[in-house]
This record gives sequence, structure tokens and C-alpha cells, in this order.
Amino acid sequence: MNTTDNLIPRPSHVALLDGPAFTLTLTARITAAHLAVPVAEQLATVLRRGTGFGLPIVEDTRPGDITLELVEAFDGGAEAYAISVTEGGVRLTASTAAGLFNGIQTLRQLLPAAVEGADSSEHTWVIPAVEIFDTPRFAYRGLMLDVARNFFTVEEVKEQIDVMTQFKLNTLHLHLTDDQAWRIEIHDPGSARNPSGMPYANLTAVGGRGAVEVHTAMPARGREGFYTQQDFKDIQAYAASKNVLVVPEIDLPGHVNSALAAIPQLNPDGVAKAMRTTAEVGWSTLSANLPATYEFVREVLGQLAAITVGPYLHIGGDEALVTGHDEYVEMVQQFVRIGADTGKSVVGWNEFAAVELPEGSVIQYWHGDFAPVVRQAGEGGSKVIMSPAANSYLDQKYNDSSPIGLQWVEGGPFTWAEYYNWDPAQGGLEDHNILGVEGPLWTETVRNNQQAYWLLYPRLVSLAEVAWSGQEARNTGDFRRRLGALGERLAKQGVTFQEAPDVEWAAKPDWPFTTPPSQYGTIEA
Ligand code: TNX
Repeated sequence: MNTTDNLIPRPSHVALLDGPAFTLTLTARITAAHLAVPVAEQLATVLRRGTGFGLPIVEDTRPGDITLELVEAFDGGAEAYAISVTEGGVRLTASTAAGLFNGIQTLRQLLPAAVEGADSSEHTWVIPAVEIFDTPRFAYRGLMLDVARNFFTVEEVKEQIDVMTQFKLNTLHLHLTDDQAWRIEIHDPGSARNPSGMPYANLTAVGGRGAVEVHTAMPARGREGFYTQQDFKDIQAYAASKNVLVVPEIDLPGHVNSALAAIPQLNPDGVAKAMRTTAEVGWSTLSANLPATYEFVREVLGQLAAITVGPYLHIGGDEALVTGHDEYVEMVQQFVRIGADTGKSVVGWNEFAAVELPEGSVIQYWHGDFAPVVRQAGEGGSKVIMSPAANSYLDQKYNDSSPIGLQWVEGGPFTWAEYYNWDPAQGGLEDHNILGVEGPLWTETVRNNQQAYWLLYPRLVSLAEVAWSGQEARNTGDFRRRLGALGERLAKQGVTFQEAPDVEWAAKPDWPFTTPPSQYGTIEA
């Protein structure tokens, strides 16, 4: 076994060559020009830290160098890349910076795991002679982070991006609002656009201070905070440099208590609700017959669209359990139009397929009936993001004794294998209907990045392979072996993970909880 057998996600084509291997040495350089330079810099950052070599970025190529090259025509689309490794050098080609970025993730994995550490001592950096061609099955390969129940700082979000992108994930969905909190600044639009006189600043002044509180988590209360519009732009700029698109979500018309608490006008009696920390779902709603409802949604979605780089705006639509069916349809029908008016493609949880969706809308399937989803995917041309709870919910426990995580999805608890052994093309949907795959991390029980990592890894790695590699490449035994090897890279990066007992881990992770594993069952309720 060598490093060409351990790649995750599995590339489309890997062919070992007969010739001698490549060795990265002290005198190597990274060759890149124009748009390839920022990607070369990212590769250099990783390799300099791991090897201690200088690795200057230059324009000419000598034997022994790593060459990044943008070419005009390339089979396999924007995200595809090819790598050729011979004794004389490494050559990575793609038609876009995104393709090159994917390629450098493969290059990292082609080098020994020690490259992920900060010790440059005593290593030879050998890559077997190999030809790789690789292109993703799905264009959208995502993680959802619930920053509403528990707040994650800008820095923490960037760290999550750093870790997820080594598996070629390219979308970060931020669940920005929920009952417990509101995490995105909305400016006062001025009286002309605010006939109801709504105090938008309260969304973050009041709503930003909220968080969930559940006594099985450590600590019990989530963290508070919010993103200024500038913070949100900063996150997106950082994400873009790593080939990640950010999808912001404002959850409507349920999951809105923080908005009802911030803005009295959104309540039929004109009285602001109290903020609440309960983890229960489905108990709040906007009101279909209040003009302020539509005024509010137009303002919020308008401001959010204006600062969103990507083409998508997520409007929630899930679990509106106290919204009457007619009211739900009346509101969501208008909200999808308001969303589409901003010029963005509207995304919603699959409940929202109950209304007629504008062209270009995207349905995020998480549970329930496929029929409306399939209908709109067929006639309406909507695409689907697959997040079926039993195969992709990253907030669920691994087993009964997981210290954090929820446990409500039928058939659970779920390990890496359940998140690996499934086909997104299901329920009557085919690949051409499917935009991609996303794993949601709801954070009722998560309080920091290490705890998030523990729930995400290794299951998010399973999802990354499901989203990237073809169904024909699915092989549980082989994936288990590659996961085991990956453990060493994650451990060197300081990323904890669940030590699934059926995997032979090459290195052990740190335990991310203050209570030792043997005692967490006794945590104070
Ligand atoms: C359901 S899944 C929710 C979230 C919760 C989650 C907990 C979905 C669209 N809504 O509000 O956080 O369950 O697993």
C-alpha cells in the first residue's frame, strides 16, 4: 500500500506507472503563473509547514519542481484536474483555479501523512509515479453549520473551511437564524423602506444574544454572538479562496422566535415575544395576514442577497408546525417570489415544495415524501440537494453513549458506514436532478469547533466521497482502510474525530470533552 491507494475521496482514474518515483527535495520550487499563483501559494503554505523547505513560487520549470498549470480546454468540467507524477516532477493541470485547488488537495494526500504535521525532521517526501484524472459526480458538496443554536466565530468558521476543503467539499450553508437566535446584522433601511417602523437593529442587539440551552451538552448554554455584514463578507472572501461558496439561510416562516422577540410589529398583538433557549422545534410562526411580515422578509432577503456572493439564498421552510397549511402556502409562495426577485436562486427544505417554485429553485431534501420533490424536479426543473436525515445528519449520535449529539432519526444511531453506503439518486431522482449532497450539523449539543469536529469526522468524509466519487466506486471495506490511514492526517492537523471501533486508526485523536470518556454518562443534568 502506498499513498496513491489512500486518496479520499476516491478519484475517477488512478494509474500507477512503472517508472521511478518522485522525491520532493530542498531545492524544489512550485511553478505557477497568473490565476494559478494563489493556489500555488496555498500549496506552498501546507508543504513549507510540513517539510521545512523554502518552495519558492516561480514561473519557469526545472526538473524536480511541482508545476501548476491552467489549460484552456479540459474534459470533465470546471472542477476537474489531472496530475502526472514522474521522477522528473509533478504536473497538475486544470482549466480553472477551482480545479487546481481540488488537485492540490490530492497532492497533499499523495505525500506521506507527516506532511500534515509541523515537524520537518527525517522524512523523505516520495510520491510514486502515477497518472490521475479526477472529476466530481456532483457540483454541490456541502456542509451546513447551525450557527444559530450555538454561535461560531468568524475564525472558527474559517477553521471549519480549512478542514472540510481537504475533502473537496465546496459549499458551506450557514443556518443564520432560528428560534433561539438571530446571527446576521440587518441595517435600518430608512423610513421609506420601513413603513412599519421596525427596529431592525434589535435582530442582533436582542436576537444575537440568544442561544440554545440543553443540559446534556457541555456547557449547557450555547454561545451568543452575531456576524456584522462585513464579517459575512469576510467569511465569503476566505471561503472563495478555498473554492467554497457560502449559502446563507434565513429560516421562514417557522423557527422565527428570535425575530418575533426583536421586532414587536411581527406579532399580531404588537407585543414582542420573550427570547427562549428551549431546543424544541416547531412552535413559532410568522403571520400570513400581517403586512409587516412581507415587508420584513423583503428587507431581510434584499439586504442578505446584496452581500451574498453566491447564487443561492436559503429561506428555510421546515417544521412550521404551528403555521396553518393555508397560511404556510400563502406566506411561502410570496417568500419564494421575494427571494427570486433579489436575483438569487431560492433554496428551501423540502416542505417548501408544497408551493409553486420559481424557475431555478433548489429543494433540500431532508425527510418525508419524495412525490412533491420529484414533481417539481421534473416539471419545474428544480434541482435537489440531498440531505436525507438517515444518511447525512451530522448532529446525530454515533451510538447510545455519545456524549453529544441528538438521537431522533429513525434507524439510528448512525456511523460512518451508514453515511457512506447510500446513493443520492433515490426516490425517483436521477443524477441530472441532483445538484449535490449536504451534511447538516445542527448544534443543539455542540459548543465549539472541537466538539463539532468530533461529530463531523469521520462521517463528513463519508459524505464527501458520496458527493465526489461515482456510485460504482463505493466499497465499504476499502473506504474503511482509507479512513484508518486518514486518522493520522486529522490527528496531525489537531482535528479530533470519533474513533469508530471498526476502523484501524493510524493515529488516535484527542478527546474533545472535559469529562473523560468513562465518566460522561454521569454529567450533571
Ligand atoms: C430538525 S432538519 C430541524 C432542525 C433541528 C434538527 C435537529 C430541519 C430542516 N430542521 O431545526 O435542529 O431537526 O436534528
